[in-house]
Amino acid sequence: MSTRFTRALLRRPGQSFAAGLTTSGEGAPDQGRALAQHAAYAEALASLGLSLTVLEADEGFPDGVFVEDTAVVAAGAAMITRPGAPSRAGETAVIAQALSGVFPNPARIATPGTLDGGDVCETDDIVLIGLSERTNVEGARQLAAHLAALGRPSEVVDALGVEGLLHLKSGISYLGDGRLAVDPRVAHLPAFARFERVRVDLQEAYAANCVRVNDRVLVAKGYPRFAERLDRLGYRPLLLDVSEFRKMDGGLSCLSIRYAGVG
Ligand code: CIR
Repeated sequence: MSTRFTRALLRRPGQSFAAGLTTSGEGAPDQGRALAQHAAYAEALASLGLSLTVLEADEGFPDGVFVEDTAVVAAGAAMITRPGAPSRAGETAVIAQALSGVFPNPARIATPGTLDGGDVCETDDIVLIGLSERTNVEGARQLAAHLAALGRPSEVVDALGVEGLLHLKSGISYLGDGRLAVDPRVAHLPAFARFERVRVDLQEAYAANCVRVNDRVLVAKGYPRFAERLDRLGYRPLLLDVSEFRKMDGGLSCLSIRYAGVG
């Protein structure tokens, strides 16, 4: 039984969005379109019953829209990360503040650990923590210790060698029901053997980053085979155009922190 989310935290893309980090080679994002896609994403979450906090952009942090990397909410507790890209280090302060109503005393990744929330995939029985160019062994160890103290098992997954994979969750998503959507390039990793794997075609690999939210799965628009596959499995995919975020190496999951909370 997956967590039912009641809240989400988002941050709007700013004018400086195009100055963020990217390796995609897909050209600069269009600011107007990014704002419209972000608004549609927020609307989709609201339509699923989540109450939203949408922060304004800070032009000093072009990647600030990718809030998922700044905090991990799992096992009913929050941990503020230490993002692996130096340009993103300062993004966490406003996020900790925004979460403080529900999580007044979050844990924090401490130096020399680094960890991006995009490397953390919570499933029903275990939390998968990816090692990547952003998340180091020490960051993963600190998160694992925090989760263990909460009684939540975790497993570290080495995703470092996988070409073109920024974060663990760029290549996998937990669908609930013991199922994992997987980019075929990582499907073989032993940590995933316990799950029923729903393979995404290589040409549609970007869609492996999708988000189960309560009774629906948010899926990037433009990847019809994967959407059909989810439909056949009974997931009722909700398609969202995130083309401008893809240009900046971001996926659907990075645009929000989903959690359950009171108040
Ligand atoms: C970055 O390189 O940090 C951003 N341009 C993209 C971050 C995407 N975040 C994610 O997949 N969780």
